[in-house]
Amino acid sequence: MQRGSVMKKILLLALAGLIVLAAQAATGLLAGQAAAGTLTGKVSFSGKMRKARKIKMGDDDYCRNFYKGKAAPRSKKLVVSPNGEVRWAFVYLQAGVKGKSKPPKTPATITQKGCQYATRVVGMVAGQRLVINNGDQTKHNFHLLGRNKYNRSASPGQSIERKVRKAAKLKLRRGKSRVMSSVKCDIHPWMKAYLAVMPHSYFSVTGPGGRFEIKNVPDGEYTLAVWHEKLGTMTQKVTVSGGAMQSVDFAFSK
Ligand SMILES: [Cu+2]
Repeated sequence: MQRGSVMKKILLLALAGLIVLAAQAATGLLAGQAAAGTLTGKVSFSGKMRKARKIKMGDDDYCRNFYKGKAAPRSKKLVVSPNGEVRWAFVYLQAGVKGKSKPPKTPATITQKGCQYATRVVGMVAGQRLVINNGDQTKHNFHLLGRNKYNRSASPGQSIERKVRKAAKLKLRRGKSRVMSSVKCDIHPWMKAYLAVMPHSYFSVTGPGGRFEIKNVPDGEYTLAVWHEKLGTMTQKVTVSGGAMQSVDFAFSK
């Protein structure tokens, strides 16, 4: 090979490198960093809805008095807005995630307030700390079932902290999700919540508007799943590419 053509080759390679760098700069990415996108969308329900059942607070005076002069507490089993937006649905990447996520330094929180679990559905990363707040002036206990079995009583106003280590199995069984563990209070049998201990951080719980958002999803092909205690499981294939935002909706009906 002649000297001139070698120089030409080196120049061409350098030029190609510059083009790649420029493209990465345009997408705001540094060399070696994969593109990451956002999955967003809505969970909805259409069909006949019965008004949520009133919860009877048993013979605990504190629990009963808590609602004096307030609206009666109602079941959170199926919370749907007049526009059909589903609250307390858990949306997560069920398949396709490579590796595990480092647990966040800040703890996940579950609060007992008004003799109910204030948050019906909570997601956390395996290895993350979980803080359980008893926000009431009565005794509760925190009873977690499933792989991370735990049962402890919480005196009035007490906070308990604990590391939760074992991730849930994300594989579906007969099309149904088993991502959730039940949370109870054995003193007040109507108190119920659900906890998902995830191997990764790609999950979201829908708010009153039925919306979810999962950020920083690396480029790739995934199965996105929704779990709802009453409505069941649905899945959709999604492809994240070039760090773009993608909208995915789940529509349950009866
Ligand atoms: Cu309780």
